[in-house]
Amino acid sequence: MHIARACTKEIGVSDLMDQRFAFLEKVIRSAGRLVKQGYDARTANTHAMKGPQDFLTETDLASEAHIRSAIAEAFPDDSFFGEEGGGSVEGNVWVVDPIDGTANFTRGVDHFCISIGFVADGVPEMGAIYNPVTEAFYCARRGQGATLNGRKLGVSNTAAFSAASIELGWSPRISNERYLHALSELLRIGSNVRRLGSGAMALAHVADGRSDAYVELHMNSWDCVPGLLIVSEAGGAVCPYLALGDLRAGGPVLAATPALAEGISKAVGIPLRADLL
Ligand code: LIP
Repeated sequence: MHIARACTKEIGVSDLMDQRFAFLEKVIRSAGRLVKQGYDARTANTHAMKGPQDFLTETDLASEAHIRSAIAEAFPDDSFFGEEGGGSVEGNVWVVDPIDGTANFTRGVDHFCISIGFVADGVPEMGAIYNPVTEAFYCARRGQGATLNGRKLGVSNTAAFSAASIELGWSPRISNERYLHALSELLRIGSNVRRLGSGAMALAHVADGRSDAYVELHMNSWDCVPGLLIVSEAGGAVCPYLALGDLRAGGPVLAATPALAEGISKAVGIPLRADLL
């Protein structure tokens, strides 16, 4: 599938983007088959720990290797940056989480997904999130809207914190003190606060209205770049992630239904516009 190199002379940049978008669905679904097989075949204690609360399975590695080699074959000039193997963030880069929510995966909780985005010179162009157990396939392309299994997505219209459900992500990368402060602020403004253990799925749930917002004080780019584009294309307000942080180092994440975004931003201290930095 040597799409890019064979065709670069004959096709323009937007055709190449179309090729990448079609490829994105194919590769995430094929990785999904592999991840589902790994999930069905898993046994207790077959994971390793990369650090505190940071799980790794053979399936994470196999899924990333599969996606990496498919991209290298189809678009050999594109860069690759993955959770397990790292890579380059220069130029046109695919950002890949082979399983987001690995802790859920290891315990038989089917709330996990594969998350893949494509960023062209700093601009997120497309993203997809796929849960191979529920077969929920979310995708978006910049300026063209977002879909869940082909159905157009829109964020919730919740306008009052007294009716809001906000998911707050956690990782040991941030001190418990800062996390607890954000939690207490979200409770203070009146919202219900959840945590389900997959940041990428959490963003997908903002895009489809199951949650009203997602907040995490630090996320890696492979977990959130695809989801932030999906939320934005579904009509949500998102923080300027790549201005607050960068692809390699990550940064804070806020994605919300528009009526609540400003209040959440003030409560947790994550700006919604780069000029407010
Ligand atoms: C983790 C997410 C978790 C989020 C963390 C981390 P992993 O990813 O699932 O919900 O809060 O920032 O990124 O390790 O499962 O790919």
